[in-house]
Amino acid sequence: MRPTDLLLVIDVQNDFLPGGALAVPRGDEVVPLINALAPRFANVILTQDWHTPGHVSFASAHAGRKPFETVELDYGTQVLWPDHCVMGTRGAAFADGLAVTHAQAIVRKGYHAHTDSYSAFVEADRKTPTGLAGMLRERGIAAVYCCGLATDFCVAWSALDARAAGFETYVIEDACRAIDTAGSLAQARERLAAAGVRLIDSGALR
Ligand code: VGL
Ligand code: ZN
Repeated sequence: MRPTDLLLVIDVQNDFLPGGALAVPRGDEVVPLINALAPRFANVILTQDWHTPGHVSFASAHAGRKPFETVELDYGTQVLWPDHCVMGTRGAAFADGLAVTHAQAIVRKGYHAHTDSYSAFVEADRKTPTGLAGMLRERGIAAVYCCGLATDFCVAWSALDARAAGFETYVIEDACRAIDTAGSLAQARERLAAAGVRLIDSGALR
């Protein structure tokens, strides 16, 4: 890989693995693949979904609502989730098997009680930046390779925002797994392709 390439490892956390609070089907399968990919990148950053207790994205915070329903919030439609990735909990910790010790930064997101953040770059209000784009620009990063969980939410939104911020952007699809609720995976793949994000398999990196 080039010295200006970054591997962005998205939300490989216990709550998104089988047995977790918001388990992504076969989410555990990405771990060995990411472990194998990461050493090939000089630049690696991890993201960590990191919610307040009672976060606005939790169905439990909305009387009478259930996970996977949607609600209208001031910033738009929000999918409601089971309580997950509460800051400081075991569920929010990185997967035990994830071995990416040379990662250089951890971007936490979703820590504002009233705003979700699927994207590693901009919160769900579509206004509040996390600061990641600035960090990458200062470091001279040109291309962002996204992997992790979940393809149709945090990976897709992060990739779309990486592209919008001007980075050449890839989603390594076999190093991702999807939640796929209400057609979300097909919709995400369409939006990614339309935005000029390249969908690739890890084999193409060889
Ligand atoms: C995610 C739903 C809620 C993700 C995070 O990492 O894709 N999905 N929070
Ligand atoms: Zn979340």
